[in-house]
Amino acid sequence: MKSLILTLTTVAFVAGSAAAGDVTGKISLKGTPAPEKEIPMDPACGKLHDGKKVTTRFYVTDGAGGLGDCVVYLEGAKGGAATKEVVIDQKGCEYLPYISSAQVNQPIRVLNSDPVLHNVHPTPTVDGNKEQNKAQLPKGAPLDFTFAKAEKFLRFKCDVHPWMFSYVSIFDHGFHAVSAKDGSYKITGVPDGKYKLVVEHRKGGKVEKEIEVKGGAKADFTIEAK
Ligand SMILES: [Cu+2]
Repeated sequence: MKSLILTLTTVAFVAGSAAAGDVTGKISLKGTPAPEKEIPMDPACGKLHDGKKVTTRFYVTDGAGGLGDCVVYLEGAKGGAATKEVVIDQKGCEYLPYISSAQVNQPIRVLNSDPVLHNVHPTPTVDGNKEQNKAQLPKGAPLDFTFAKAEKFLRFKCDVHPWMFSYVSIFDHGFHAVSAKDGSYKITGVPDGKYKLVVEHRKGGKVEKEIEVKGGAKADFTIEAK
């Protein structure tokens, strides 16, 4: 009896790319912002909250010093891959998330999980970004939007519900993130080098730091409540 032995040769390829790493850190809120304002929803939308009061989301925090909804980015960076799409849902007549970030020409997909009609109305202010206004039926098909130019806090609104806003910051590179409720953020795959790292909060303003990435970097920030 003959046995056949197959020898498999594994060839390992070592990528020749330059070192890269994640830029991480935490954003803290200093001071106490003004109390959020109650949103007077109409009956159809109010019903979706079981009578629970809905407020503005100017300062989203974890109650332990962390500040969410900060846009964090490497100013003037080049390259970086976009994720497939950025998804914004409409739920309980609110945009979720309130703050997000995307890359130029990356699809921003808006869903309607509500049993009510919305109308999605991005209102860019930078030349080359197109204003659009599209009705979306209750639980209707998703709508995709793209923008050709970088723009901070590009506003989406709904003309049916005047309290509905969402802000998407568009970058011409892939090195951006939005902080979670606990203030933590992560920008992945940043090539080694020196950068200006910027944190922007829609109400609290902007802070920045020069950083050096060597297989990653860590930088914490504080935003003062206005
Ligand atoms: Cu709406």
